[in-house]
Amino acid sequence: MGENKPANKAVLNWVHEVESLTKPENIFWCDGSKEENDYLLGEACRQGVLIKLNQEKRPGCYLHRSNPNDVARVEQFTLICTPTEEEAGPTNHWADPAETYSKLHGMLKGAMRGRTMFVVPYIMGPVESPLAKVGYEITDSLYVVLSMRVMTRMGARASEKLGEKPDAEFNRGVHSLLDVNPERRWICHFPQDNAIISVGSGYGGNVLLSKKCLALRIASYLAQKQGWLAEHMLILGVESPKGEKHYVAAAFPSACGKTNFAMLIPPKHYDGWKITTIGDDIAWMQIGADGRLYAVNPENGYFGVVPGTSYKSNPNAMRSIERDTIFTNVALTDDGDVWWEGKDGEAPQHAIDWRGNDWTPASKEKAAHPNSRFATPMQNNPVLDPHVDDAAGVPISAIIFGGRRSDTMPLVFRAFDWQHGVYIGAVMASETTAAATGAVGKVRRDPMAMLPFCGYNIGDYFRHWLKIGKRLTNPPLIFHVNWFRKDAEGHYLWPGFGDNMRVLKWIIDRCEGRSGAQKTAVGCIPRPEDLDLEDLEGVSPEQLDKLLAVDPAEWEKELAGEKEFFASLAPNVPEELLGQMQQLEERLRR
Ligand code: SAT
Ligand code: MN
Repeated sequence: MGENKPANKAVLNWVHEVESLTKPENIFWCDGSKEENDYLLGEACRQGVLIKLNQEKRPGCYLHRSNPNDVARVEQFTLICTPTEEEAGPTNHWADPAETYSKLHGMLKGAMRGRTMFVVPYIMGPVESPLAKVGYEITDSLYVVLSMRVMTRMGARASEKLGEKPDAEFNRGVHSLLDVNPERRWICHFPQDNAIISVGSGYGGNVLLSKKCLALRIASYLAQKQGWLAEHMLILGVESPKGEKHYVAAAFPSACGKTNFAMLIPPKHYDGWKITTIGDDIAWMQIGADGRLYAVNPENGYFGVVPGTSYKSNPNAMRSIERDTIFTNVALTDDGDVWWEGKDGEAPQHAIDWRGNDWTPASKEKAAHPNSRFATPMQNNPVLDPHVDDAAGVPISAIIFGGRRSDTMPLVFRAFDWQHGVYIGAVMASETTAAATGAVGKVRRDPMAMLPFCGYNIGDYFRHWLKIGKRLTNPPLIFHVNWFRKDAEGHYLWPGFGDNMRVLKWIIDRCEGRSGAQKTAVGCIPRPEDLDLEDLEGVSPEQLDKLLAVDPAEWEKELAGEKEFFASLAPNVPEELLGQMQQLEERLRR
């Protein structure tokens, strides 16, 4: 066990270099087998990295508690190290590559003394997809190794795919926990070298280097060079009772319900309608021979937010996490199960909270951290789409942008065309969540939900989107949604979850040229009669009017916010988008 050395000399040389620097006690070469996983799970429990849950209640499930100082992504310590600051652009934290390598190498010197260094080979994307990428993550964390097996196509097949050619492309990822000190926590990307170094953290998005680091930050850089898109989007399939099938990709910021939307169960009267999941977080998309956009999910699992997940809000996620799941920072019940705020049923009378302290319903602290997570293999999803492993990907009919907005943004609207859609994505905003450290609930611009994940200059990213649009002879329609609009008393106007199907149906019908809408200054908005409202509970006609309204005062403020955002990116914003802004202003003033 632990002897699965790849044949590729470039990989061997690089691992040897990292070994010479970090001085581990031994090297464990992972093969991804079940035997290896069983052995490592046992080791993780023995070392206190994981707690084995009640195997009758939750077979194959484990609990991990991260350091309380280390529970979310850290944007201020996430660096893009390109030769010039201009390449990283105004929305990234930039650092000089040579200086950063030197600083990190200093921290990594002897960092794995007395520890095991794991070498984790993995593939992102369906194995035969032309977009598939091979990566290796070197890590001294068992939690990372075990999570990577869930989240990626991990193991010997990655080394087989890479082959022996010395110039074969692979991502070099190095991760060390060091002493999990927030002052020595850095997540560094070197796009030109296809390399990532992450130190000082043990939290998912900072350390599962396949995910935000490779599949978004590095991949977005590669995608721009190579003419495709790497996006922070879920991908779902919608099939009508007549067997008509569409795929939709949707970009929402972290912790805004991507996983819930991707696994949605339609309301009762949608007999015969089926939603299936391709992915819940990341989409890699390329242009097909027919001029349509085709998407694959590079991942193999879901790293979803736990609190609020229930058989009511997301039954398919609940079924997925019944087995073979690694939970992070949820509460442990006295019978060895897990609990979190928003789970079905009563709160337990006693539990151990995410920090490892006693908890009762009278406690002031939350039992589960608001950003507690599950890592579960996509194969557990009862509504996994049958085409999830297709090398060519699935054709995308619609792209949806959206965020958490208490006001201004209607429930749904459609962009007039691709360029207008790119503008809507570029200026989209959302209230911040617990997925990253810092203030929660503050509205910030988050273009295409990629603000923390675009690995290069955001202006060039917008330009890239515009260019892709010119090459698409059969482009997806672009929409904006907002499930989070509130009334004056602060109550949500829209029930969300399964009822989002009503909006999705309107979107699909637009793609088929069937559903009605009204043209407004901001885009095409359904009138109440254009939406399927059968059996919709708890939304009065007045509430519906508010949900669909374009309020002139709110949009004046919105436009000012969009202008301010573009001004902060000057002079990088493409002319076309400045033109779109001007047209919006004219339409609003008319
Ligand atoms: O922590 S992750 O980046 O993996 C999840 C998220 O914030 O979207
Ligand atoms: Mn995400």
